[in-house]
Amino acid sequence: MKIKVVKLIVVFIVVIVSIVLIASYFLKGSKKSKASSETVTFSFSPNIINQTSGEFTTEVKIKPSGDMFVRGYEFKVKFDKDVLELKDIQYDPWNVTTDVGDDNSKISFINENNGIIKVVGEDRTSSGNIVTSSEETKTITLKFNIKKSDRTLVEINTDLTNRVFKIDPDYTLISILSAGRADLNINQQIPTDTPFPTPTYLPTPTLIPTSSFTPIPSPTVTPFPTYTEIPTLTPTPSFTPTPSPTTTPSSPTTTIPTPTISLGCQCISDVCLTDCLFDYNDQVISYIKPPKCSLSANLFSTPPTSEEKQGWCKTLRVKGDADGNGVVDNVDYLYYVAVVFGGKIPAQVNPDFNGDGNVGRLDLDIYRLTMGIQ
Ligand SMILES: [Ca+2]
Ligand SMILES: [Ca+2]
Repeated sequence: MKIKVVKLIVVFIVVIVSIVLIASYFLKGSKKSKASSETVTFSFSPNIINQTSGEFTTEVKIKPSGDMFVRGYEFKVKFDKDVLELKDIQYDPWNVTTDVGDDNSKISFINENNGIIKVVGEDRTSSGNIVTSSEETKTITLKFNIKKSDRTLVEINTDLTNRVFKIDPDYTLISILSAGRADLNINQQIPTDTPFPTPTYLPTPTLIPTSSFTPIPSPTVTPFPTYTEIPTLTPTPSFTPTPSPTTTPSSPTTTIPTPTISLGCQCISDVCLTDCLFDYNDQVISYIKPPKCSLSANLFSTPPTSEEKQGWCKTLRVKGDADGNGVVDNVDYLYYVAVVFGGKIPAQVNPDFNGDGNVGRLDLDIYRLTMGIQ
């Protein structure tokens, strides 16, 4: 009982810290977070192409405001699929994050559907890859074929999911946001002055909850976790974020909500009972009904007890509420990211939103749908 109280206090502190970080973001009116004023600049190299046919290659490079060890990165590249055809994606010397980032197996889909490349790459060492502020570092190389001689842009917009993940000496992951958009100008297409719509994506506090990580003994290289999630790629329907300003920030005075608990709901044989009251987004995404409560003990800082597994079977959790506090917010996303990047999470937390027993891309889809992120 005493241990449980201590754990609840830790979770309470994590949530409060996250709320304060989010609040400070809005109060300051800045994209820079309290925990880190660092940013990363994305750029294309070359960033000008003057040819009306044939193929060309360009590299996407990053340059942070300060030297750092980078464990991974994610960003989206958009191009006009009527003018250009994507031919090749190379993450060398990085690695694509399996089943999350787009690689050459997704090229046909990208060219035929939306012209959006979701880039998610990683360094598979425990220490990360050193990236300095004095020079640009390559992330990926893209090859395109020019289908039409029109002027056009290949672009990385100001979406707040464009970022790198810095890893600190204590193995804490910190999200470093993009400093701004980047363009590759094809045949003198002039970027318009029209600002990109403000994405509905809430700013991510840069601090991964410290309590969620168990430091990895150095210098042992820890292999990156392999996804066992079903590798079916759900297409991202649209690149253009929905114009805000409907998003309202959390008030700094917000108190921790009391989750609605389904009385009598239990986890039996690693499956929630059928009479548990769950909130599904099932018009768009199919869920296992009832969901499993069977995540691997390796994901947690301490193996979940049967009582903690009972706690996973609560209302709302299947819509993206990883910590079960009744609200879906950035803290839940941080727990998802922590699992994806090999960190440990508290035993009360369950980011398996679709209830298939694994944590992966399908769970992220549910979170993004709940948050209204396209
Ligand atoms: Ca939550
Ligand atoms: Ca899952």
